[in-house]
Amino acid sequence: MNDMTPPAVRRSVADIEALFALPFADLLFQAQTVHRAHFDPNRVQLSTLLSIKTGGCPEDCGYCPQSARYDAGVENQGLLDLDAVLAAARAAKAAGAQRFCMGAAWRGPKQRDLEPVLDMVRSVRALGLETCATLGMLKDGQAEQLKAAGLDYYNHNLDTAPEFYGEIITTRDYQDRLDTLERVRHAGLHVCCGGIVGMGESRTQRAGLIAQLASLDPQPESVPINLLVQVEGTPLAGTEALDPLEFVRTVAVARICMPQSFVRLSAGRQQMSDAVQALCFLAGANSIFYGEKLLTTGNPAWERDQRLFETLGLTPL
Ligand code: SAM
Ligand code: DTB
Ligand code: SF4
Repeated sequence: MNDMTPPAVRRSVADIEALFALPFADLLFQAQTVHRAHFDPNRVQLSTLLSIKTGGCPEDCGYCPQSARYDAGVENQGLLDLDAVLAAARAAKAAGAQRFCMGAAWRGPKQRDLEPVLDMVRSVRALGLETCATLGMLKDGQAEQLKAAGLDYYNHNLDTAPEFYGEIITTRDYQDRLDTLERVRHAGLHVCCGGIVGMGESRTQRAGLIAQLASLDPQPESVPINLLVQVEGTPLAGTEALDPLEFVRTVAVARICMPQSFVRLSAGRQQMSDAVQALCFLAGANSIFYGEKLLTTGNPAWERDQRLFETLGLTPL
């Protein structure tokens, strides 16, 4: 975005709920129209994830298999070494990924944690990949260090609407998340910020999440919309599944409210049919997580996505 970019329209939760309530075809038409005004509708951005530090997290996010508080079968592992990260980054690049996103199961990085991550960022960038990291909450100065190492994007999600948030996480509050996002923006990093649906929230709360994301100023460059991956042992396992068409509606509403953002069809694709994914692309999704694993759970194999792209006539950015 540059100085010529017009400010995005700010919408109330009620206005966003009215978008959700449109007839499906009207909603998709509106989303597709907005999408075509800002993007080539047949191109998709590809990000590959790697968990560089898995499990043992002190936080209590009710959806997350990496919290030490739940028994979801995820072992607490140390930080990966640089060679392992570089091997995964090279494989991602060879498969056609454009961005490599490194995730750590931390509340936030300590300075001694950050140093090796800065090396990873520098080395991954030297391969010619865009870099992204998601390390939890950042303290003053940490976003600047990441930026100086060559980090392009920082992912930090709002996860859900403020009104539902307390049912999902108690160890950090909404304002902590907004503060980290502010530090990221202030350091000149691109912001990747989205949320999760299918956690038992109401439609009003889905609208509330999108209202919050769309009110960030400037809006995030990248907006991951995750469908809850239910992992046995986490408190949210057994939640009633979200209707897939309601997921498609959520993507369409995100596209309309954040016209210039990359909207990423994120976690939950492995459980989704090709037809539902095709509707998500029609609704304005133009990015995916690409590669057989998310952080600890599965994602479609490279080949399945390549076939889907061929079927739909989509090409990587
Ligand atoms: N630990 C850091 C943090 O939470 O700030 C970074 C990694 S964390 C795993 C990144 C994001 O993954 C979470 O904010 C959440 O939106 C998403 N996530 C985690 N578990 C998920 C699940 N089971 N289903 C869908 N999304 C999930
Ligand atoms: C995001 O919004 N989704 C990704 C990424 N940012 C870090 C993570 C999804 C995690 C799904 C559960 C898992 O694999 O552990
Ligand atoms: Fe920890 Fe992040 Fe999982 Fe929350 S989402 S438990 S902070 S790894």
